[in-house]
Amino acid sequence: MRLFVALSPPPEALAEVAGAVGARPERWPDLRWTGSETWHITMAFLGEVPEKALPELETRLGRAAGRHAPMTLRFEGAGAFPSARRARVVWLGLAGGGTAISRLAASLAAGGRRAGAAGAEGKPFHPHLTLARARPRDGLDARPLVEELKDFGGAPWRADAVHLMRSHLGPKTRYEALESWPLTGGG
Ligand code: 2AM
Repeated sequence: MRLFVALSPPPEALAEVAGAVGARPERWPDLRWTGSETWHITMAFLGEVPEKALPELETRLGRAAGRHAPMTLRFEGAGAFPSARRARVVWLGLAGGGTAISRLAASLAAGGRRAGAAGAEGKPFHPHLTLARARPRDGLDARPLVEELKDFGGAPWRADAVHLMRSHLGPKTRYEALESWPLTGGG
């Protein structure tokens, strides 16, 4: 099964994001816009994981979550991977986590690796919420869109748990939360 670990922003924070996106999907029909019901922050991409690895994976992810404290985050800024000029993914950024969010991500990825989930090694962690993906593989010039979104700043929200998510790929990708663990460390 295809798995990743994510933060789930609260509904109020996602409502602000929806407000910031507004009617842009209609103006940018060449992008595949993500549905607000799928919005999340990927903390660790685990990739294909055999079902038999699940118990150990869950133990290790729970242990990692228990070593980290809750964080106050806010959505801020926007950008695109690999660049706004040839965007394949258009995203909103996250602020407020300092180094704590990267340390949590590294801990979760390490837990995944120890349980045998190869994940996406070597990719630097860049917390973001994916708003849209380009259809063509060579990307799309999204500079005006990124320019419009980059001044967005949302209200602070508390990230106090991580969730193990399963991707059900298809014409309409769906994510299923398999397990959640609170962030109970002292920071
Ligand atoms: P994205 O939001 O930047 O597209 C579920 O697919 C989540 O895992 C998405 O948030 C996606 O990131 C991320 N993801 C998918 N494939 C990935 C990969 N090869 N490396 C890192 N993250 C990936």
